[in-house]
Amino acid sequence: MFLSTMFKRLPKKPLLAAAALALALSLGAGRAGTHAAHAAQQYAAIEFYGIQFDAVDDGTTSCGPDSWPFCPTDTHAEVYANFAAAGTSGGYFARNLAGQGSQPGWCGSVRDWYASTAYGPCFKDVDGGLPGYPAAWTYTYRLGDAAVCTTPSRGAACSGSYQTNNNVIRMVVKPGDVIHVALTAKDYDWGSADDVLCNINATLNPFASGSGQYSLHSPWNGDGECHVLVNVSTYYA
Ligand SMILES: [Ca+2]
Ligand SMILES: [Ca+2]
Repeated sequence: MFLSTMFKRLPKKPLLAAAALALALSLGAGRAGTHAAHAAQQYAAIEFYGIQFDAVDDGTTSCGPDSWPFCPTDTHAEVYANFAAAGTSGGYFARNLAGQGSQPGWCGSVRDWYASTAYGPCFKDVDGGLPGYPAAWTYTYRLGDAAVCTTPSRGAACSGSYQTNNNVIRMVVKPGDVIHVALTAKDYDWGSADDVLCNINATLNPFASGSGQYSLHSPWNGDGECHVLVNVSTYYA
């Protein structure tokens, strides 16, 4: 009887111990989970939302007998661009729009901003109005709709494929960090050096200014003028 009881009870002790250990692990895991939630990493999302080419001067269109001697300004450009964001805590991420200074011969005249990602390396046709017009009147070329590639640094060779919705840069931040953003858009010219249409360098401070949209202005330089719309927000993950 005694031996029988012992044999019956012996297995129970390890089970109880195992149950106690499981409970301890469960509580420990719970505490670890809570701790992890408190230590959640903070990020900034920097969306290069779009470019407004407020004015483009790509020379004069051919002067026909109807327009002479007033040769209209060609407000139509063949654009490529690059942009990047860098944060105080060390993050740096860059993107290219179209080939940087050259495009493959097969692009031909397919330069639609909204062309499929297969046309990622091809220049993009844009139109800009005349200098001084209100930005609100200007069409916004949305960078999420165009195929852009990831690149190690602005204007360098692509390190990833051209993709749409590739216009949001996310990076780790700490409270008080500032974020430097830069964008350059150029007009390709066949017979002369390419022209800068848009050149943005700005420091954003989402912790002082809060989340929202920044409209960054690149003033008229003789070839172009633009506003670049950048949405910035911070979040925990
Ligand atoms: Ca030009
Ligand atoms: Ca041109």
